[in-house]
Amino acid sequence: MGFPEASLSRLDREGLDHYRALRPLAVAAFVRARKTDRSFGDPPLIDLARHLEALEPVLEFGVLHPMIDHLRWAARFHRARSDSLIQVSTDIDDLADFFLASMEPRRGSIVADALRAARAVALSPTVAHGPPVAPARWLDTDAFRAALLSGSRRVALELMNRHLDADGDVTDFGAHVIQPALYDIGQLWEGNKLSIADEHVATAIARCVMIQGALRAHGTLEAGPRIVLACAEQNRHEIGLQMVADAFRIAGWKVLFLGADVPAGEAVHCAVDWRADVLGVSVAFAHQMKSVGEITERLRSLGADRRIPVVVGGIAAARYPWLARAKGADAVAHHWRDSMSAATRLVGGHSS
Ligand code: B12
Repeated sequence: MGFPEASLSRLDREGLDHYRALRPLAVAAFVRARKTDRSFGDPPLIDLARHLEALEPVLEFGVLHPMIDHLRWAARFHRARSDSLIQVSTDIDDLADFFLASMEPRRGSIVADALRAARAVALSPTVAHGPPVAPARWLDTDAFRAALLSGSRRVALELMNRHLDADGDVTDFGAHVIQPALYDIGQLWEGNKLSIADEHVATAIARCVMIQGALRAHGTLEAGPRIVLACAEQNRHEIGLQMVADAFRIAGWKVLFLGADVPAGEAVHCAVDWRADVLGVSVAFAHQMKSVGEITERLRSLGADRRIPVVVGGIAAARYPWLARAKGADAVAHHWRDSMSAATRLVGGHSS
C-alpha cells in the first residue's frame, strides 16, 4: 500500500516537539479540572493519554487513519462495557480546547481540527471497523482457542504435538492455529467477554506451546545470516516476534531475540555489536513507529558501509505499512512467511 493522501495540515518539527511536551500537561489539566484524585492507572485517564499518543502520527503526516482506528477501538471497547460514548466525545472537545489555548494559534488549530475530524468519522454509528486480520484458520483453531479459554495447557499441547507427529510444520501451526486463536482472545477481551486474567492465562499457555514446538522442530545448523529481533519501545506484545524468531531459527538463521519494549538505542547497539545482517522490529500501535524512526536515523548516522537494513512487522505494520516506510523501514512484513522472504531479500539472497 502506498502513502495515503494527507487530508490534514501537518505540524512542523517545532510544533510536534511542543505537542509532545504538552501531552502530560493536558492529562494533568484534566485531573485538576475534574477535581479528582484519579491516578494514571485509572482507565479514563489512560484513555486520554492514549488519544494523545494515537494523534501524534496524524499530526506528523496529516493522515487521519491511525486516530480514526484508535477512536473506533475505544468506542467498541466502551460500548461493550456499557460506558457512554458521550464521555469520549467530551474528552475530545476538552483536549481540543486545551491545545487551542496552549499552542500558538495556527498549530493549536491543527491539533484541534485533527481531534474533531477523527471523532466525526470514528464515532459515527454507521461506520464498521474490523479487527486485525490473522492468517487463514485451520480446523484445529477453534479447539485450540477453547483450550486457551478453559486454561487447558494439556489439550493445547496435545493439539500441537498431534500436528508435529504428523510431520506438520511448527511455524504453520503458529500462523494458522495459535495466531488466529490469540486474535480471537483479543476480540473477546475487547468485547468484555474475557477478563485481563483470562487473557493472561491464554497468553501463558500459547507461549508454553510455542516453546515446546520450537524445541521439537528440527532447525538446520544455525549458519545462515544474523537477525536481531526487538519490539519497538513501549510495545509489550512479544509473542508475534517470538514466532518470527522461531521461524528464522528453524530456517537456519542466527537469531538474537530481545523481546518486549526495547529502547531504540539498545536495539541499534545490539544489532551493531552482534554484527546483524538485518534488524527486525515489531510494532503494535501506530505511535510506536516513532521508535522505528529513531532506529533508522541512528543506523543511517553510522554511515552507508555499516548500515543494517530494517524490517518492520506486527499489527501496526500490517495496518500502516506506509508509516513504517515513512520512518525509514527497508521492508514491511506481516506474517512470518513474508518476514522470511523480506529479510532474505535484504541480505541479498533468494526469498523462500
Ligand atoms: C496477548 C496480548 C497482550 C499481552 C502481550 C503479552 C506478551 N508477552 O506478548 C499484554 C497483556 C501485555 C497486552 C497489553 C496490551 N494490549 Co494487547 N493483545 C494481546 C493479544 C490478545 C494477542 C497478541 C498476540 O500475541 N498475537 C499473536 C501474534 C502471533 O500475532 P502478531 O503479534 O500479530 O504477530 C504476527 C505478525 O504481526 C508478525 N509480526 C509480529 N512482530 C513482527 C516483527 C517482525 C520484524 C516481523 C517481520 C513480523 C512480525 O508475525 C507474527 C506471526 O505471524 C492481542 C490480540 C491481537 N489481535 O493480536 C491484543 C491487542 C494487540 N492488544 C490490544 C491492546 C489495546 C492492549 C493494551 C493497550 C491494553 C491495556 N491493558 O492497556 C496493552 C498495551 C501494551 C503495550 N504497551 O504494548 C489491542 C490493540 C488494539 C488496537 N488499537 O489495534 C489488541 C488487538 C486486542 C483488542 N482486540 O483490543 N496485550
